[in-house]
Amino acid sequence: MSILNTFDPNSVGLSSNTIFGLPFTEEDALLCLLPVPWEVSVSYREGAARGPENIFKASMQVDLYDPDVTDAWQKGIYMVPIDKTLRKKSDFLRQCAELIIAHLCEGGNVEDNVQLNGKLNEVNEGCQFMNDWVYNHTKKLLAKGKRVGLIGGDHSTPLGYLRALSEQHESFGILQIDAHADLRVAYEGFNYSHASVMYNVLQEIPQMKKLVQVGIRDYCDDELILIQQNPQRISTFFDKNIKEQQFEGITWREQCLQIIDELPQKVYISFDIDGLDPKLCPNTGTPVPGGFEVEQIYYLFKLLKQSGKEIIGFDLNEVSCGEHMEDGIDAIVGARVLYKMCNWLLA
Ligand SMILES: [Mn+2]
Repeated sequence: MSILNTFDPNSVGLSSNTIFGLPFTEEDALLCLLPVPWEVSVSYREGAARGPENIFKASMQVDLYDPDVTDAWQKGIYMVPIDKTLRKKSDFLRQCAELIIAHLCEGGNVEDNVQLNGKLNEVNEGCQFMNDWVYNHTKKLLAKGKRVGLIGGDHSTPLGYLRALSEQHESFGILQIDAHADLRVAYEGFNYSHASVMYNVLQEIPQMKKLVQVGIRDYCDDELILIQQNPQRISTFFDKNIKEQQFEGITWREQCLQIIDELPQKVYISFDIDGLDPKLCPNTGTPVPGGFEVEQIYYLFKLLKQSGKEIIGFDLNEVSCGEHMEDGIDAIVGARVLYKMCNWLLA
C-alpha cells in the first residue's frame, strides 16, 4: 500500500483527507462509511441529519492508536461524500412531518384531514425512497467487496442496509444498543419511523434470527408485549435490570457474556447513541437518563470479538449537535464510538 508510505499517523488529521484524517479513497479502502443525512420522522429534537458532517469534523481529532485493535485502520477506512440532495429531501419532508406531529399532539386525527393525509402519504413515500436509496448504495459497495458502516441520520436509516446484507448472509443477529426498543408499529402514522425500525426489521428480514437489545429504558406496553411474546427472536436486556443486578454484585463482564451468548455467529451492530448516558449525547433526539459509559460498550465489543463471533456490519445513528456546535460533545463521542466500531469490524 503505497499510500501509507507517505502518511504520518502521528501528525494532525488533514481535513482534505477522508474521515479521521486518513489518506484513503473508496477504491483502496476495505471499509466504506455511508452517510445517510435523514431525520424525517424524529419525534422530539432535530439535528441527526447533520450527524455525518459533525462526526466527520470531530473525527479529525481522534488519535489513530487504538489499544484494543492496533493498526486496523491500515486496511483502509473511507467516508462516502454526503448526498446533499438526500439531505434536502429530508429537510423538506421533515416540515410535512412536523405539521402532522403537531396536529397529533393537539389531539387531532390525520385521517379526517385531507391536507395532512396527503402529507402523510408523501412522508411515507419519501421514507420508502430513502430505504431504497440505502439499499442500492450499500448493495453496490458490498458487491465491490467492501465492508460497510452506515452513519445516520435517525434510527430509521439502516433498514435498507440490512436488506442488502440479508442477501449475503442467510442468518445473522443484531446487537442493538439503545435507550428505546424501536418496536412500535408505524409510530405517529409513519411506516418507517425511527421508533419502528426494529419492528420493520423483524417483519421484513427473516434472515435476522435474533435481535438482542441492550440498555432499553423507554418503551410502551405494546413493545413490552411484543418482546415477551417473541422470546426466540427478541432478547432484551433492560437498563433497569442491568443496573439492579450490578447493585447486587453481578459484574458487567458476566452480563456481557450473557448478552453475547444470546447472539448467533454473525452479528450486526446497531448503535443508537442515546443508549449511552445522556451526558455523552446531550443533543440527541430523545435523550433518556441512565445508559452506559463508552468504556462499558467498548468492553462489550471486545468480549464479543473474543467470543469468536463475526461482526458483519454496523450503523451509528441519532448523533446530533443541536443548534450550536460549541458544545459538540455529541459529535466527539460519536466519532470515537465510530472509530472503535470501524476497528473491530476490520480486526
Ligand atoms: Mn433507536
